[in-house]
This record gives sequence, structure tokens and C-alpha cells, in this order.
Amino acid sequence: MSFELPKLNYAFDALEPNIDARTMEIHHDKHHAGYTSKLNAAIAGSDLEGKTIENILINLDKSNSAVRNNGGGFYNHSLFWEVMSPNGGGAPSGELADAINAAFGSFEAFKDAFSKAAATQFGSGWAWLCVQEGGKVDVCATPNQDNPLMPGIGCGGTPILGLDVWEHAYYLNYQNRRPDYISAFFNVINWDEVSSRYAQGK
Ligand code: MN3
Repeated sequence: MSFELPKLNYAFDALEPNIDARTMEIHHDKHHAGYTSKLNAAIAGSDLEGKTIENILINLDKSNSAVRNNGGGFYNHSLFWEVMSPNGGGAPSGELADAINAAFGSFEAFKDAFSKAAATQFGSGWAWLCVQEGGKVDVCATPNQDNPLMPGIGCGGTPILGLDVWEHAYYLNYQNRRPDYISAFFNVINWDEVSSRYAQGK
């Protein structure tokens, strides 16, 4: 069994003007495809073959840079596409909203904390909203393709929202204006999907 590049649930241009079609096409068809094929090559013939990606990352040997970088890249992008939607934006409701209010005081304060984590991640990486066992949520950032499922990385727990801040995710449209890209991301967040991941992850 090998990993397959997941299909997008929407067209490349569906997230415009927040994320442009050309960026989405290159990001999915070239970058994510590359992580997927390199992950398959890295685990071929090893005892990792046939395991779920979550299982591989939770039990990761961090010295295995091919699996760390490409397994992270495969997982992170698979999550990223699903937590965005052309019908996204707004704010969460229900128990996720309660958890965000409990941790940060308000949705606006969460938005500030998440945006700051994304803006201040030096170089390439990701910003995350994670849920711990019991339902508490936390924000963190990780370098490169690391993610909080990996042992000792980031805020731990299960990532339920992730934002790619590698330049390849925004440079065509935003150039060096990462904060504008972060702000635009909030217009396309699929809070129904994030809420569903919260319910599963807590
Ligand atoms: Mn990327």
C-alpha cells in the first residue's frame, strides 16, 4: 500500500481572491505530489509500509529526515486543503468556540495568537491550532514540515487547523507580505471541518 495524493474538494480558483489559482495548482500538483512520492520512496520496503500516516508521525524517529520531511509534508498539506473552503470564513460555534474562548478569552484573541505564531515563524513552517486530550486547545508554530503529532514537537496533541507559511504557499500573490496572506486565510477557514476534527481529537 502506498500513499496517494488526495484530490481537492474544490477547484484551484475556488479560494480566489484569498489564494490564487496558480498558487493552488502548483502547491497541490507539484509540492504536495512531491512529498507524497518521496514519502512512498522513503518507506518502501521498511516496516513503516502499510501503517497510517498518523501512526508513522506519532512514532517518528526524528533522525529519519526523509520520513520526517515528506511524511510531515504529506500529512500537513492533506489537512491544509480540508480546513479551507470557498464557503469558509466567519468564526466557529459550539464546543470548539467554547474551547477557544476558554483558552484565549475570545475569538479575536485567538486570531491574534494564531496570526502572530504564523507571522513570526522564521523561514518555512506552519502555524497550528491543536486539541489536547480533554478538549483544551493551544496555538503553536513548527519549522519546515514538522507537526505536533511528532514526538516533542510544537504544542502536542492533535492538529485541527494548520496554515502553511512556506513562501511557496503565498509568494506569487503576496510576495513578502506574509501578514496579508495570514489575514486572507481567515476568510477561507472551513470551521465545520475544524469543529469536526476538534470533536474527534479531544
Ligand atoms: Mn506547502
